[in-house]
Amino acid sequence: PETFYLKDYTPFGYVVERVELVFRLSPEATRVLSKIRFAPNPDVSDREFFLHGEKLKLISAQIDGAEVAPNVTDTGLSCEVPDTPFTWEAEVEINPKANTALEGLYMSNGMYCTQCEAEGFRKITYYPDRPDVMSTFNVRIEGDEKVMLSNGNPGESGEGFAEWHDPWPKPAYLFALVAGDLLNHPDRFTTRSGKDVELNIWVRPGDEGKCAFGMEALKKSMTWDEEVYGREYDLDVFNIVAVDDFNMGAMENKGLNIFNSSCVLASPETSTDANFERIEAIIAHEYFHNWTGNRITCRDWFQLCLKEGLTVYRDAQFTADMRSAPVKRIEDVIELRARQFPEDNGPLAHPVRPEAFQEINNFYTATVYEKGAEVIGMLKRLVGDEAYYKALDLYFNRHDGQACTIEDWIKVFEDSTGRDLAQFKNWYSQAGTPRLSVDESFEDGTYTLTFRQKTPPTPGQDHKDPKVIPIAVGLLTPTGDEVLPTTVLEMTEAEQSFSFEGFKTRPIPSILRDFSAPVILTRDSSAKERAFLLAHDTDPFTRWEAGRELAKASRIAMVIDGASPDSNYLEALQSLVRDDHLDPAFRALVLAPPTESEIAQALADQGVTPDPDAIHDAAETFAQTLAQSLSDSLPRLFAATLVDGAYVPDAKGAGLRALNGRILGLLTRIDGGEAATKQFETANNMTVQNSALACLLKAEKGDAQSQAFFEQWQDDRLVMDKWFGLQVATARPERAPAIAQSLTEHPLFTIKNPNRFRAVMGALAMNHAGFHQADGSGYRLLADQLIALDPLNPQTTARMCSAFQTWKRYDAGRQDKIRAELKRIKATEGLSRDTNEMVSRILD
Ligand code: B3K
Ligand code: ZN
Repeated sequence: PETFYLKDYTPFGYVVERVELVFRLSPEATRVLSKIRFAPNPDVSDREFFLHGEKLKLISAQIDGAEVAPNVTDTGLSCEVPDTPFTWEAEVEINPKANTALEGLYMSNGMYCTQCEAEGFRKITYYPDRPDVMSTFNVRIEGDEKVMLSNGNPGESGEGFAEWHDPWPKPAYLFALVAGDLLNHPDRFTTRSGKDVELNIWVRPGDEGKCAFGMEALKKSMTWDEEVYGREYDLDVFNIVAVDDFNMGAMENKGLNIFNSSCVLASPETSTDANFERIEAIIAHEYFHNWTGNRITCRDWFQLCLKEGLTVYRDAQFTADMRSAPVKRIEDVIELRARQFPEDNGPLAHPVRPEAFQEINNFYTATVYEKGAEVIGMLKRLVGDEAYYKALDLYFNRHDGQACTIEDWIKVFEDSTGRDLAQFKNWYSQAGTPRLSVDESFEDGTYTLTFRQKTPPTPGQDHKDPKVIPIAVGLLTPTGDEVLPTTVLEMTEAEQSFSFEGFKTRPIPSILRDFSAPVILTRDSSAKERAFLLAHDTDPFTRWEAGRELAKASRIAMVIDGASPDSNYLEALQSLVRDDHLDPAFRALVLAPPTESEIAQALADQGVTPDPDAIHDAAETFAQTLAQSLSDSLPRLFAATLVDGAYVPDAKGAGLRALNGRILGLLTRIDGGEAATKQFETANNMTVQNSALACLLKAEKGDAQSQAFFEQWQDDRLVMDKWFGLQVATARPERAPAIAQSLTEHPLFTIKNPNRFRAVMGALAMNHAGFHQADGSGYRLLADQLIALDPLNPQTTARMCSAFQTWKRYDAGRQDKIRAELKRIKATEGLSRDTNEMVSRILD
């Protein structure tokens, strides 16, 4: 397969001045008529007229009205064209119903919908399908569907047709079309300059009761972007559509966002607090793309983090403002460590701005998104808030309507702050998680911190330069007073010291506050000091982190030396959990144990081969010991987490219910499932129903409740995804592969729906000890399923391959088994480019 390189970028030889499309809808034979005005691009001397096109049946092609016979291949067509502006017209036929890849125009439950990012528009018609080619679009949809939508503002419509005009030039990846039997949840929004905007959430009949929360989230996002970034909406309508079959979360098509129904539909009875928070964040994310992505887009797909890193950063700011900033920060760090760190430390490691790809869909990664957002957070911390917003204003003013690069982005900060950011760019070009170690000394009242940074080699990048690392630190006295409030140290060298003067006693450092850089910090410190920080640190992140470090150290000692759970840590947890003055959400986060995969990585980093079963046993022992040590207070603590009255999906209620779930997990270990059974029976919202069922399943006492849950919810697709996932997630390791296997044979399982597939297979991959069963049954099942899915849906298959990315951590026996499965996948005849690239990189 061909590899594409960042260094090979050249602009397209033609400018697109106007696009007119007509769709004649038919499930198996949709006709797409295109009329495109091209002009030679004066900046390009060597012009080649090549239009992308895949899986298209070309019916006819004309230039300026005269039939032409282009040279057509599997990937597109080329043609002789005039040296002057000309009009290209083509008619193609496509088959939406046969499109199981869910890219291009496809059907989901009888409804037409599209997904074009990154390169799906070429499956709709012949076009220069690259983000730096921008044009206005006029679209006419012909068909007998009740609702027919496209981008931009509505034009004429009538019996059997609807027209749409998008006045804002856009790349083809932002094109969208939806048609079907849909109902809308309408609302309106007035922008701060007084523009009246019609808002709609479009759903299948039956789902209209699940739109209100998403609509509120949309309006909050619109207000927030005006207030914080000064950005207003720019069309007369904003449409959101919920689709059941969707490869990812959602898509920011101009004026017509398309959402995986799991990321927009919400009701208290069917959605958990985590669902509500995620829905609010994704609605915001897609809306924010209107400026960071749509008005200013990417020159090429190597620049993906330009829109994704920035938009993730913006949606995180939004969530922090709407809910709790410390809770959001801790949740994001947990996520980053669970998803991005393993990527950055394994065979799939790539820079935030990759330099080569075979299939761009494989680069919508935690590194591009989440590390991309961390990089922006560091930039903001280095230049300060005021300079950050000033730079953003310059970015919007200077680049509106353009397709940009990371160089443009950095230049905006350089020009507006006068700083030289050359070294900072290493964050975009060099992969791998920096290891930061620190030593301290105290002499004559001067306290000195000496940091060392080192980034391990990653595939194709042996040498790493020092990065600019903003290290936020604070200093505390042994009685818990803050003697140095949070200060950002700017580390630029491989080794660097920072001194603080005028102390009578040796201060206690709180380092990497608010997780000010995406690094792995190692510091030898005593359990006593960590317990002190867990009790007294004034920064919520480092306070939580101290607990996490204690948890990890204790868990590792249990696995390596057969130690008992650390009593200092147990005591610290007991007093925290009983401290009613502390935010329940924070207490829930402190009670959340490190994941087993995280412990496996920590062991591997120390040169110890992780044993998934031993790690699992240690986790169980620890939880059991904690439950027993708290046994007297658990019923009282549990009662204090019960929320009376109607369910409200806000941060306060969610925090209390998160703590409820944690305490119930402990209580179920000692009360035989009594409290969980009662909670299941009386639940008036999905959050507590779900957590009760999870506790009972984990205790293997949930068969009746699982059956009742199934009967109650079998007609609700999204709740059934939970039912499928929970059984695998809570399974004892030795049973997990067999349970997952039997669920793939359940009548409601379908490999064609990505949500359902991920519910089962994603849960298996997340059940660490279950997936890594020594007999290889977990690996085999996943490989079987990936081989079955690949011909239908390469994107989802390829994405799920990352479950194998950590394989080199494990023992030779497991490695052999994983290697064999990866090779079996790779040897599959007709394997997609997507999956082939992933498997090859993982094997390398
Ligand atoms: N931009 C889309 C992701 C498209 C993924 C293509 N494989 C959603 C988002 O990041 O908002
Ligand atoms: Zn995005």
